Amino acid sequence: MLDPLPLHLREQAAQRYTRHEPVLLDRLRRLYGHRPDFHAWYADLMGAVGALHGARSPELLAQDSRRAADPAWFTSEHMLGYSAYVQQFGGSLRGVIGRIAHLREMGVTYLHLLPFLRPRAGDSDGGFAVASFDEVDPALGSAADLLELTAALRGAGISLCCDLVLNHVADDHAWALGARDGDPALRDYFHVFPDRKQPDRYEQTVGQIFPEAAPGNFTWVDPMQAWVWTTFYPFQWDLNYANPHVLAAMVRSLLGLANRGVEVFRLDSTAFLWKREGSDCMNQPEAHELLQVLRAIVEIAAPGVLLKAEAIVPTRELPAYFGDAGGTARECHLAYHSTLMAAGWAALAEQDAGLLRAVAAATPALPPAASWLTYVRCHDDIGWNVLRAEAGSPRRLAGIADFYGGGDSASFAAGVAFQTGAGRAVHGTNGSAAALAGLETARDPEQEACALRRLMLLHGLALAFGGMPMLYMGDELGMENDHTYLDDPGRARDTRWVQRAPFDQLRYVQRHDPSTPAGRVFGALRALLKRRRGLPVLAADAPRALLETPYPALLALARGERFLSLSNFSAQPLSFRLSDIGAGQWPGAGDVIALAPWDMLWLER
Ligand code: OTU
Repeated sequence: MLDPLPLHLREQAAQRYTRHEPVLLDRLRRLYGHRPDFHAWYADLMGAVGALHGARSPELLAQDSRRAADPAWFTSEHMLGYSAYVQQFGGSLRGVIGRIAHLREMGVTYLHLLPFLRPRAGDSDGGFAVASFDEVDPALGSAADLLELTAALRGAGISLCCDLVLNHVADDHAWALGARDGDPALRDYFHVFPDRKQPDRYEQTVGQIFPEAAPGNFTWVDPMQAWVWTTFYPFQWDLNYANPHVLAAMVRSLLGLANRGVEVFRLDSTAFLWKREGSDCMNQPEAHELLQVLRAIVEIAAPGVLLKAEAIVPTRELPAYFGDAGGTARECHLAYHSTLMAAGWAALAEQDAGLLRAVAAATPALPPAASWLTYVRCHDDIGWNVLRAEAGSPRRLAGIADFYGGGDSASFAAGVAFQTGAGRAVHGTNGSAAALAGLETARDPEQEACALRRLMLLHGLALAFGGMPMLYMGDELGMENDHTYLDDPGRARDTRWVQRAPFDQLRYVQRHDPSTPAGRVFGALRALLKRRRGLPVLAADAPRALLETPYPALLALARGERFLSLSNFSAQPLSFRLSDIGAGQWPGAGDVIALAPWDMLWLER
């Protein structure tokens, strides 16, 4: 299978194949073994994997070897992620090259660029409706520009992460067009129903992601005279992974992009890959088997590449995205800790770290060479429902959603509700980190100082919790909400655009000027980032413990024996004795600690 390679590399890959084949073949047999064409299909797939491995550049092969020898490379305290839309950050892929200096100034080692492959014509859900996985969006650049960008980033020590939207394609992707034209093989790439019988049964147990903007999970496609499964927008057609050709096509696209220098794949909407009647069609065992297959293939053909799970699901469902509990079948290297993110904001709203404590308690230690992705904000809403188990009652979450989304006049937050619907159901909240933390509404220096401390409290949590922290573009400069999306009919119904503003060049220029809000945010964050880099105990895999504290608003997070973070999630000053929380002695700190409202203190020894 690996003929085009020099002998030593062929041997390395052959050894990796021997190691990973048992899981690979077992999972594929479970998924597709009943099909008469299974063996021919498998041979074909492995032929393609071998050829794509053979086409990897010498530089990428060398990187693969280095990382295979040091598989925990991405768990270091030096790792820092940054996420941005190409258009908003640099205007184009080449424009992003011009922003590398900014990334380096913060110590970024990992850049997630939101979808830059050819999107659907017209509205494309910010590129999450992909028309071709093998072409770059012509509005953002060319295939050659992508190669240039990945080379420039690699040279700067930054890994490029791109979205691989596994769950669906755009309704103008060649597969959807073919299915629409009546090609039976392509029709089988999708979940297609001639009438409402099955869709109605599924709707009884399946939830809704965009209940306002895109109600229901099925869309009538007239030329097909059928209902097509569309979990997200009607123009995003869910793929049918019971068809092995869908998986094989995705494997080819993944390895093809990896050969162009993409080092990390953000596997979008992983929870939704398999449908099962009577269930919520999320987190199904087969979805995990599919991820185990992808992992085994990456281990064989491109072991320098990482997989990141985007599964916005309850805490108890998250660990499975790293692999099975026995550790025999690995899945993703990284997974968004979305409940930790939501619980941090909840703690600010409630002035009580209870939900955070519950999430932390439900977060197990990870297998070796795995890491959470910790973050304050991203391009999506903060979805409150993932906290249902920890919160106990929907009313509690409704209170938090109101606090951020405008229903609470006493709130400092300037957020916008997301998909709450007429029944005022709890869903999500949008807004830039600065707007949600109250920087936008601050009317005097004291209020602004409080907002800045709230921001640093959340950044501090992402930096100290144990994981790879990721910044969302603009948060480093305290960028505010952008309401111009309301003028665009394609975007007006989707309030997530409020946090997707173009990079603010003026704030960037002001970043070292402490007399400006941008300068104050950037200065405080940069100091925190620098401190983290000097603390090996903040690597993703170092042990974590929460200490009991006398105040509900006080979070005491220990990492190993040598680091303690104390966070005051309330508007009240707090004072307490380190000896009372069993924290022992710390150089430079007396026994009595006083924290200003919303303040955080990092102790080291
Ligand atoms: C993901 O999102 C992307 O991050 C969104 O930007 C896309 O719109 C979506 O997929 C479709 O491609 O549920 O786990 O609640 O958190 O849509 C996948 C809004 C998802 C997002 C949700 C999310």
